[in-house]
Amino acid sequence: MEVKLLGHFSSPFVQRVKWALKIKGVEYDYCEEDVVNKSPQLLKLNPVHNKVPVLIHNGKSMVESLIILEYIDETWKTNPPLLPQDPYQRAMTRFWAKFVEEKFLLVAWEGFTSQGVKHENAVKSALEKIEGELLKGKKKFFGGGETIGYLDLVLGCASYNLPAFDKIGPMKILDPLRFPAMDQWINNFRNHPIIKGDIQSDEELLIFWTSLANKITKN
Ligand SMILES: N[C@@H](CCC(=O)N[C@@H](CS)C(=O)NCC(=O)O)C(=O)O
Repeated sequence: MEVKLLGHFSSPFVQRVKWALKIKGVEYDYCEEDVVNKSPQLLKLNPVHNKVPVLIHNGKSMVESLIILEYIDETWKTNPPLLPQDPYQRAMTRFWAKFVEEKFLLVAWEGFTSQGVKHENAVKSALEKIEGELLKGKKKFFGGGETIGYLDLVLGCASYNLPAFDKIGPMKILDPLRFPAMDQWINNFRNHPIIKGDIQSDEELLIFWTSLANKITKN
């Protein structure tokens, strides 16, 4: 097959690439990697970071999920596009994707894995800004109307990991009263036909993240 994806089942970065390929209707071979004992294939194809996801298309490989999403959008121009067509809107979408990645998802992950509450305010203040963007657009998805776009895919893992983190970890981030637009977006995203049935169940996620949190606190 001309498209191959190296991934790991728990990786939010891999998951967003899988969703993008699904939206575009691209068939691909999937190879589950061991992210602890890394295969020669992974080390060869991502010699800089040694991480998944790696996308291979026509024998050429690329890494970094946000870059892979853009490559997918530019290569398979079937509708719907992931990024807006207007250059200014595209720039704004990239800005928010970077914000979501660096100030929200990464800090939420650090808060969860450090088992400390000190990240909670930072995560909530980032979420306040994301909430503002959702309210501004007054649309179901950042992609516009019923369409999942680039920013939805970047934020996507929050729709299933954050509820689990809130149950297991020391932070309580999601709050339908304070963040009603985010609450609605999570609901919309998880119930979108592309996404529904393609994420682990809440029970599986709770078991997985609880066992990881236990391992981290024992070390
Ligand atoms: N910025 C990267 C992050 C990729 C990443 O952190 N992948 C993790 C899996 S979730 C990994 O391969 N970890 C192995 C390691 O850190 O050695 C992206 O967006 O693709």
